[in-house]
Amino acid sequence: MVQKIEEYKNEIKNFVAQKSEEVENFRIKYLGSKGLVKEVMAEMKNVAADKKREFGQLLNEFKIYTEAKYEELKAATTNGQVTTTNEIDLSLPGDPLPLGSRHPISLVRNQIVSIFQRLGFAVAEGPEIEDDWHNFTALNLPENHPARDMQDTFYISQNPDWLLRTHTSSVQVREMEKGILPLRIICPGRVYRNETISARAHCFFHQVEGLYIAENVSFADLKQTLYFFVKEMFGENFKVRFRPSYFPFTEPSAEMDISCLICGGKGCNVCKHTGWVEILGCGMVHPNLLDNCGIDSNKYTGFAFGMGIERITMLKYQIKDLRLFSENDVRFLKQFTSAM
Ligand code: 2U9
Repeated sequence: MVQKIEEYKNEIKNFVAQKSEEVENFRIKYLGSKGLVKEVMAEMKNVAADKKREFGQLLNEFKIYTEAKYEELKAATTNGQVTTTNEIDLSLPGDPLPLGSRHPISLVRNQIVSIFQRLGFAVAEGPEIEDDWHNFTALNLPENHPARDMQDTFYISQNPDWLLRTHTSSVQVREMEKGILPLRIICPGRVYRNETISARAHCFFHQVEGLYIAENVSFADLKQTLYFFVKEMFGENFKVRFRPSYFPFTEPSAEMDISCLICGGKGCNVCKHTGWVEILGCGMVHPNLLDNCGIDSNKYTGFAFGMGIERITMLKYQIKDLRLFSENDVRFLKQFTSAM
């Protein structure tokens, strides 16, 4: 009988099933009520009393072996593939992993960073969880400012002074507090705002902000820096304009528009039929900010600017829905290469 069980095991080992019907045939033949496992189990009664223990163990192993093979066949056929353990050829090369690509936000951030690095700006980074001082108070954002509202900012429940930074301006404050002048930095990073998610708004997005503080920095320096940036970023075939604006941290403040790259300024959906698209906000650093960070506002002046990376990326690649950036759909992500 021991010899027979070994032969059955060998037969089971080499059993191949292509379809689920064949797996069912296996079950009936070996594990069914009149199957081979039952048949060999019945032999127990013919075994001498002193051999029962040893034979029982053998039968048990045989049963477990047959059941495992059945589970293996079932799994292989339901996955749509047919395998038997002795069919795996370990010498075959593996399936190649497809090459990944950089996220479009990273590509555009790197491009923006590299343009400003060529102008002598250094990259500065800071924490995403900030305190009230660095995110609001030091930046001239008064206590009753709407940006401070729970509706607009995510606060950390552990401590009412902590929040998720709403802009990377907090990094600039930290750099100014170090007191090393002149200061010429750009601050790329992720920021958070309590917004309802839609095609045009998200609860997190990315910014690059810039800051230059030295003696005699003027609005003309700001304009020249930003002219260089947009030409490097978008080419030569468009017009640029500055519109007066208001930000608590800059005075005077402006927004920079370029003529629409899609319609050439004639008017289309992208520019909302104005012929212009907004690229960034900017201005001369408010003297209060310099004083807040211990910099002599009678001696030093500075300019600052800020832009949303998603916005620039959407304009550059004509992307219509902001949610695509965070959904991680490979069909979207694989379209971008650093050569674009
Ligand atoms: C310091 C001093 C001044 C940064 C600035 C803007 C204008 C601006 C927006 C663009 C689109 C934010 O992502 S966005 O919503 N930013 O318009 N940002 S000036 O000014 C600073 C920052 C830090 C110490």
